[in-house]
Amino acid sequence: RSGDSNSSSKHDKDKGVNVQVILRCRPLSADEMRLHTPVVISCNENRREVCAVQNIANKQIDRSFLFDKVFGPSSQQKELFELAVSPIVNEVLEGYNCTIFAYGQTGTGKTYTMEGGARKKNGEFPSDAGVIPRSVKQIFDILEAQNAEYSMKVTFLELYNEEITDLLAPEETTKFIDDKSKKPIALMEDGKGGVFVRGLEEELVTTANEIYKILEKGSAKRRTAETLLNKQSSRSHSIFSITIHIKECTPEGEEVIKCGKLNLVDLAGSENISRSGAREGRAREAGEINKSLLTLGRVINALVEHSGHVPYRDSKLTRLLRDSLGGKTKTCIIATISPSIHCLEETLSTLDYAHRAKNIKNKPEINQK
Ligand code: ADP
Ligand code: ZZD
Repeated sequence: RSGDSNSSSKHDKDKGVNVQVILRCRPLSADEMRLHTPVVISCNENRREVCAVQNIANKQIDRSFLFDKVFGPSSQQKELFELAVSPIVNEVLEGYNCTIFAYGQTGTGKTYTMEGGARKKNGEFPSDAGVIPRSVKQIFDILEAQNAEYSMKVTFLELYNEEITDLLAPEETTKFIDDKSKKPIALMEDGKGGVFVRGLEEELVTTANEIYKILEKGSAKRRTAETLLNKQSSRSHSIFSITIHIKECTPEGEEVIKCGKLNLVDLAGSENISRSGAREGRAREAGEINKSLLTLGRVINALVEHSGHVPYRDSKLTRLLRDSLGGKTKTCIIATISPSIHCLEETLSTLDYAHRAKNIKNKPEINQK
């Protein structure tokens, strides 16, 4: 290869592409403003830098972190989508698998970022809509503009305490929680190094509105299950996935099918996971250890330290998202933080975690038949 300048980009790609890490800081809430809560975070979007001010033994210590993109407290949903997510959606339509994770302490804006404000009664698109509804809209806008021949299916699941709930399964199959006739959901190896969820409902969709209705149904089901089973929503993960098959003709008149998949993941609150791994003491006694979140951290560590064994198999989340962590999927992590002094310890933990994840390399490949 040496001497061939054209091969350099291919060569770079062989080494992999890094997971993109985006940092978003929410504004102070009205209550925090009223209480004059001190702000300890400053964001420099142009320099893609976040600074945290820490007071240790009366000495002011600043810590700064660089990310692929930084969105400060006044960033709008539209802006984050256009700058960070829209290019990823385009790649899905080119046939890549892509995953977007939201990671952060409870109350920092994971759900705001991924889902955003509720759907309007008048059918208007909400200006505070998050990544999920905006991605759906862009996918259909592009496919319709291209007059493309395509098929699309979606899945929506929740992972709580290592149990998968199908948020799209018809109501009667989950009404009686202990009913033995309930459709069993199981994670199965596909024999090619991947996994699939057996028994998971896949809905074929043809319009954006259909997906919005499905999201509505799934959200309602998630809330019912939460109340019924006394779940704490901050401890559950949700994964919404869209798979698109697009028929295309090459300039030579050959027909090809491109297949892209977009996984949108709202992770459980990161507050029960310390920088070293499990939080000891109170949280552990209360059974608050989130096996999937813990394993995610360990997988990230193993990948960035190249320490040989990567413990994907130790949790359902990492089994499900294995290809997004060191595999063929393009991955983006949106880490969310609060600017408040009261969150500083967790914020530093999130900044460290997210910064470390920048070192994960994936080897994205287009799926084409
Ligand atoms: P999480 O999902 O991480 O627990 P939420 O998404 O529920 O956090 O956000 C907590 C609160 O902060 C919500 O009331 C939400 O509307 C608000 N919020 C979060 N991020 C932002 C933001 N970037 N701009 C404005 N409000 C935000
Ligand atoms: N965060 C809002 C849901 C809430 O908690 O009510 S916004 C978007 C992604 C995943 C699930 C739900 C949604 C959401 C929605 C609102 C109302 C009813 C169902 C779903 C939404 C927002 C805009 C367009 C489509 C869906």
